[in-house]
Amino acid sequence: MPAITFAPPRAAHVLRGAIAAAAVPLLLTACSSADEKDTATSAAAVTIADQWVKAADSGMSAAFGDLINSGDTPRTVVSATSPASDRIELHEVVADANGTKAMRPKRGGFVIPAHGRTRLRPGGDHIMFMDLRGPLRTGSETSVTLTFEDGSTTTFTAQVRDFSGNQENYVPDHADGESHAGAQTPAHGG
Ligand SMILES: [Cu+2]
Repeated sequence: MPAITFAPPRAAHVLRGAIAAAAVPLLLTACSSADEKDTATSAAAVTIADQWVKAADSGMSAAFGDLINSGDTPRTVVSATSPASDRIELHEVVADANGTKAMRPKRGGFVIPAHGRTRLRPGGDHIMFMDLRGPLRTGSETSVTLTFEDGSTTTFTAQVRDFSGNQENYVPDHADGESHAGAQTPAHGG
């Protein structure tokens, strides 16, 4: 277990980091990790990689990618917004008693372990666009803003890609079944 240490003013951290970077890379690693634990927001500790959004003409879509936590403490994405959709939910995919996979809001959001990554993939956790404002066309881009448990936010740009697999059903028990009926038919007609 790391000892509780006194946290000097930020300027001292920066200076210490610069010296370590010039001299001993290994020291920098240890130093910046300790700093992060004390001072960094979740938005500063977490980056996203390989992000993309599923192309769709209307209705629902989803964003995927890898959330990477470079810090010493777990971080949690609690909500998301995008100009592409009026409503966005953080979803997981679970199998029901019959083994049928369905998606539903993930309670507590997406947790990213310390020095770990959380993968958002078709068939797994994803950022669900519940109601597109307009078509998301292949090759275009849209932005997504994530809000973390500490209130910090980070915005990333994701490219829209064609993807026709994993049309999960929506769990009717967890939401208004009527408005999500479209999830049960493939969004891509051809
Ligand atoms: Cu979903």
